[in-house]
Amino acid sequence: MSLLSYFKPESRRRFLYASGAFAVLVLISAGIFASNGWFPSTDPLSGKRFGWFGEPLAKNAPSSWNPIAMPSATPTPQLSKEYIYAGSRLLAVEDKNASAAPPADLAVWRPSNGTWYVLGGPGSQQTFQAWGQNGDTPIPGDFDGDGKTDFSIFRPGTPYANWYIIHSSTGSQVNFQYAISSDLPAQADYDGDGRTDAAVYRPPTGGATYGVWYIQGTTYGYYTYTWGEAGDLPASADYDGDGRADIGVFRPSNRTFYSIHSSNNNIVNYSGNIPAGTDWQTVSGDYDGDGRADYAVYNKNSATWYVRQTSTGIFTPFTWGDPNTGDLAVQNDYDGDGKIDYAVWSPSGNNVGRWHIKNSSDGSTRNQFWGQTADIPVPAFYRR
Ligand SMILES: [Ca+2]
Ligand SMILES: [Ca+2]
Ligand SMILES: [Ca+2]
Ligand SMILES: [Ca+2]
Repeated sequence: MSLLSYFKPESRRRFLYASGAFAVLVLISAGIFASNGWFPSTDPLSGKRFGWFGEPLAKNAPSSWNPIAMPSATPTPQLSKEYIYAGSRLLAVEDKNASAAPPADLAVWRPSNGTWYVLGGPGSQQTFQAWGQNGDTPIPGDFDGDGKTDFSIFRPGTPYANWYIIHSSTGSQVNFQYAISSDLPAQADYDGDGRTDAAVYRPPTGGATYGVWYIQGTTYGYYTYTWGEAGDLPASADYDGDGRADIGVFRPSNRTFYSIHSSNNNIVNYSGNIPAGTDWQTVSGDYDGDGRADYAVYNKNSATWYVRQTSTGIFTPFTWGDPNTGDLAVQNDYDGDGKIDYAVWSPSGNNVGRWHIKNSSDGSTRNQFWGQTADIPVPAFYRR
């Protein structure tokens, strides 16, 4: 005996009409959603994912079948340390419960002999390490997650580039092939497990409009993400402060930052107050110490920094460095107060090899010579 037979004939008819009308409404709604691309979907070509109403999702985003709720972020693992990034580089690691982060090490990598020279200081002894050769790109990162930056280089090659890393925890030498020579290294901890992930940004190739990110997450595994245009500079950093680096780029053509917040997949862009120019260096990092990276670029031709602190919300110009000697930005936390310090390194002129640092803790200036012409500054938290 079916449920309907319990109803009187008239009630049964009304029930059937109402059910039919509802079914038609659902079908029409589904048609509207489908034709507008409002259903969650994955583009079969680019692999790009979209949530409800066509909202782009990060590749690693959980699927969201509740149109009301925002896509919930993957729970951030509880870390025993706090990791601080500028651009795609690990800047510092704060031990949990420690009163302050030890200062970052002044360091250079010398292409002519492939040697790393770490100055040392409080909590870190002077260290020299031969690792790499001329033509390599140094890519400092904490690949084994012990809180110390590993000596690591990216070597162009055919058909694939090579990554060479010495894990500081064991001293073991690691080599793997990943990406191609023309890719821009963008190593950072995208999945927030405390270990730097091998990653690159590939500018658009073969007439494509968009670039592609290739990320080998130590926890999330391998994934790609279509994001960025020709001329964009990678600027990954943890902008939303959830412990995971957010994919980001700076676009020199319109002086705008574009990024995807890993906590909620929100896509944001910021611009303003930044004049046209060339030779930009992305220098995002946490300048105001609120735990969220601040969008920032530096122009060596004017020695001007444009930092959008999360506390002010606008790009504020600040001159630090000598434009005549083409000083390079080497922002980092040198005084260990948890805030990025404005800092430059001089590659030429009378002051070649000079580190010129403005300590954020008290505004004082530190000048120190370390390195020589043709060196590449690689300040980081080596902590040897
Ligand atoms: Ca990782
Ligand atoms: Ca993040
Ligand atoms: Ca900040
Ligand atoms: Ca500082």
